[in-house]
Amino acid sequence: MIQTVATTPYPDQKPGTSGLRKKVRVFQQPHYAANFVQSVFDSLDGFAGQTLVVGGDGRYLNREVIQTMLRIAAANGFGRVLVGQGGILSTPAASHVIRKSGAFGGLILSASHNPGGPDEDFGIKYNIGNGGPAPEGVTAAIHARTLEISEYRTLDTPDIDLDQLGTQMLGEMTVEVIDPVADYADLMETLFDFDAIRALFAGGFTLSFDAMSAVTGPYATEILERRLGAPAGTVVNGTPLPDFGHHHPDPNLVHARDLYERLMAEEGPDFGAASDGDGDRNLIIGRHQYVTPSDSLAVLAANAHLAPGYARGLKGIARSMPTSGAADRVAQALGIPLYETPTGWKFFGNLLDAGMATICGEESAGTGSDHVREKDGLWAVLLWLNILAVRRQPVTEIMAEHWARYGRNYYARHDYEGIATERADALMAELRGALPTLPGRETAAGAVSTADDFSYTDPTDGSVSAHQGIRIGFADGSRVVFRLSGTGTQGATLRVYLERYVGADGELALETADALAPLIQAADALAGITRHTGMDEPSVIT
Ligand code: VG1
Ligand code: CO
Repeated sequence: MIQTVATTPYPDQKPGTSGLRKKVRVFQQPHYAANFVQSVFDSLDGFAGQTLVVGGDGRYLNREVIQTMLRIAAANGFGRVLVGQGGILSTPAASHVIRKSGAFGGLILSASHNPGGPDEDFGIKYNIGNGGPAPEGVTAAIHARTLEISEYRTLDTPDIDLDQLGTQMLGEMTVEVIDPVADYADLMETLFDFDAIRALFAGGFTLSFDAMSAVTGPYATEILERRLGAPAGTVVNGTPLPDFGHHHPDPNLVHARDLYERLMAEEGPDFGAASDGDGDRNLIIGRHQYVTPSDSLAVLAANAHLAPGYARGLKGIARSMPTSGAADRVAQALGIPLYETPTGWKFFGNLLDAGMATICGEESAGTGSDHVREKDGLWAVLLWLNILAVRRQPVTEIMAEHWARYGRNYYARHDYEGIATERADALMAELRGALPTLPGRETAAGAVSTADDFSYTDPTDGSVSAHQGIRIGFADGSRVVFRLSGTGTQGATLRVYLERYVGADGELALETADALAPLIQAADALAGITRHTGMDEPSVIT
């Protein structure tokens, strides 16, 4: 019954910031997905008879690759697979199911915020038993295995019915098709004061949640409209579509423009939010008030105690290095540690497991806590709602009070997309080479005070991750960070992160673009962005 299929390696299966991400057409090459899945299993030990969790964001190819995964899992000796109905599991829900079921690990099918469809992107990532993305040691082993693979094991069986809840057999392995939403929604009820949020909605508070035709639709509809009583229509674009209805499911001011405009309108809703393809990101916009993800992390950390799940306070806060220092000031005020990690959620897992941090966040619209081991879009929206339900203030006021207390970190990220890889590499190499000469250099933003290439030593296991981004600091505490994206599927993307801190007694109501103008100029002067890329301005500003 078990078949061994001969195959040859693909040289391009190196997992990036979160898993293997490629064009659908690349995944459609013969044995491509099978090679990767077998390489994952070949890199793991001790899963015979154990449980695997499988689900994805519903994008094009989701169902087909799930069938492949199920057969390979059965042929490799997993005892049971839990798969979301219709092949659906948001990334945070998958993390929760892995933890709750005591699974050995999970395979999540998603390319997150990248577009979906036959000409767009697909991805696979492996999560370990703590529910979080595989750490670098594991992804390195998987990559090494993909370069050597010569065969994979599978079954010759008909497809499993992914729409039928309940148990089916695949060879000797049990496949359980589960409700993708219920467990996750129950978990949210344990963390937040649903009565208070229900009362907020009952009092006429209005929310617009844009699921961007991606995976959070069913989760948001169940939680916001059914369990919390928000009016029908609160969730827009709520049905997951294989091509996300041609949306680019990246919740930022460019791709969630409609939402932004609704919130800036005279008679707009009180609160707006959006999530990404796989449901782990969040965009927060109050009426007439955009909240940067870095500020959102800081506000959530400062107010988390207002939600029952965090009433006992936070153990620590962790943020990725390019995320602004706004959360650092909150940690300082709370007297708790602040950890600065490389980009990507995998670095938070150890801190959360060790009980060193409770809340984590990234500038790319990812926030989460120790309730799962992934960032969690709806979780962030619910924590905001819980805070609003208690404080009963508009978002504008909450932000103004926050800045008046902690000062304000003006922040923006400039992405230069689709650069030829050699050009992007040359820019980074030149900048790296110049690091020792930069301190003291005069720029439009003042003199450079520090310049380094971020290296992280994990405080729990001592593992070192080097070359995680170039940081350039200025005398007034401003900062520019340069790194290349690890999630793109075409050419290279340069990310330039700009941050300027203004103290509580300074100018707190500047336009971000004005506040950052000198830094933008300095960034180009230091890195030669236009010279290397030929681009006069970024493709996306968030
Ligand atoms: C981007 C973000 C990073 C995030 C990653 C995965 O990575 O910058 O903060 O963790 O995407 O997010 P990069 O390497 O392109 O900068 V998602 O929503 O894929 O899970
Ligand atoms: Co995502």
